[in-house]
Amino acid sequence: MAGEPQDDCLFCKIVAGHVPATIVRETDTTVAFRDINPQAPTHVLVIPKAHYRDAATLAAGAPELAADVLRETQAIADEDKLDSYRVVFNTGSGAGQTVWHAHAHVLGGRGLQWPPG
Ligand code: IU
Repeated sequence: MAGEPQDDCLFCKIVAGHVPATIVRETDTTVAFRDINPQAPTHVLVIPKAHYRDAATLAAGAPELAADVLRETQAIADEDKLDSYRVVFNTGSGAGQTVWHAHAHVLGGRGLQWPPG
């Protein structure tokens, strides 16, 4: 069910502390940790602690929580002193989503091309 922890979800396991991650920020509702396969000098994932399978489900089911995630992306940019950065929610396999727990990628610290691949 949306919002409930899922036994087979890697990011739920990170939230529970059962899988290690380099956590850089945590709030009552969110966790931010370094991506294990960084694509930029700053590559942090911000996730809601509650389980939503993707950004669309999160936005529809818990808009306040979606706002918490967005606020935290800004906090990461501030902490890493990024003037320019990109926030990405890959949504759906065709867009490259591989982990089915909503997450924002915060990418910065190098020039970023547009359009993305
Ligand atoms: P995606 O948008 O679903 O493709 O992003 C998933 C990200 O999760 C991807 O960048 C992975 O490198 C990252 N990740 C991670 O940080 N830790 C893990 O244990 C696993 C994936 I599996």
